[in-house]
Amino acid sequence: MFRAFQPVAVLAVATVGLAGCQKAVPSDKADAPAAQRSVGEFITTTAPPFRLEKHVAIDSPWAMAFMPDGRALITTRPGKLLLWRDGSAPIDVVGVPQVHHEAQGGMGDIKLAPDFATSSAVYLTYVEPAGALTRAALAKARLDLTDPAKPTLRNLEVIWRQSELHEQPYHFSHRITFSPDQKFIFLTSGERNEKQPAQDVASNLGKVLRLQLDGRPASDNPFTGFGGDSAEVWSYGHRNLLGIAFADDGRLWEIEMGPSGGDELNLIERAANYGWPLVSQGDNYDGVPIPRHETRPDLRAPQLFWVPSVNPSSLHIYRGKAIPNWRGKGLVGALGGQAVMLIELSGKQAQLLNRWTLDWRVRGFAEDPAGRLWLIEDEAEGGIHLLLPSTGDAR
Ligand SMILES: [Ca+2]
Repeated sequence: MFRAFQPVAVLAVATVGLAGCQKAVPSDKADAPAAQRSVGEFITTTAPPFRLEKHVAIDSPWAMAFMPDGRALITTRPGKLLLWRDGSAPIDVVGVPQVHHEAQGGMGDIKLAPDFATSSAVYLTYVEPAGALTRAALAKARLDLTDPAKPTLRNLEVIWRQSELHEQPYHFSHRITFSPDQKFIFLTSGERNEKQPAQDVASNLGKVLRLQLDGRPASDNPFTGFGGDSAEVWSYGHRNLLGIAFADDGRLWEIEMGPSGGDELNLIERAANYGWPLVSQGDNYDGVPIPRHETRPDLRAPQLFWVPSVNPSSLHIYRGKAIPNWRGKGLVGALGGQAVMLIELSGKQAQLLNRWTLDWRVRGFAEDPAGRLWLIEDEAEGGIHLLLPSTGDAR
């Protein structure tokens, strides 16, 4: 039933052009790739080099961050923050903010602060209610573990919010990662299915944002002074950005859901415009076509794209121990596509190496201090799985 294609090598083709924004905006004029052939139909037919062992059942887990002592913090889309040690039942963390849980909205990402060892600070994203409307928010809080039976968030402070409130519960994105020097937060902010904000650099929707660790904009961001929340913006023209990670060479990669077809893996560069909603490799859900990236060489095309869609949920750079050949490569989880994908990231090029089909929605990945990889199963009866190498044929 599966059709197997050869992995598609991606070649960067130099193009130069001004970013296509309503205002004249700076452009770094860096190399941009031409749109490539889709990798959406490539599915690996050989057995995966791993097996998965479910260690705990959780309702709709979303993100997971391990602490140095081996315990993990786990968010759930319905709005919980859990503290979990393998072999024990998860414990509710108290003091979490009120979360609006509807469709794609709820509790989102969780990350330890770079100085967690001394500050006990954590960052979490979630959907904040405001009357009948909602927006994504980023909060910082101190995790108090004095009473191991009652973990508590203290001094919770909302340090960032989306510029606009909207009603429909889609495209919050709200993934975070830290720069390799640990000085900046890179935060994805989805366009709330409103399309046009993605091309407005005064709005912080449909963007990759670069913030200081206290939530203020980085002082040397490219659009500072264009009004509104432009000071936060690092790149624009994005749709629903559910994965962001720095590769070992310091390059920043991002993965986003396209419309009907056209999920993208993008190499993120300062001030670049990634095209949404002007261009896409997919079309609107009502069938109305969207011009392709090839028609607008001034807009950044994806390094890889998927037609049909796989609904990518996450991007993780593997640094674990179980499968040595994966080190430095990217792992992408798929929700609708129910898969784990392995991607070679080499300079500005990306190549899909494998796509292994599972029988559940993959929300994301986390590595523990021992270098073990865990997968997050996004289902009402989902949970956390440990990845173990298959005996004999690990590659
Ligand atoms: Ca795009």
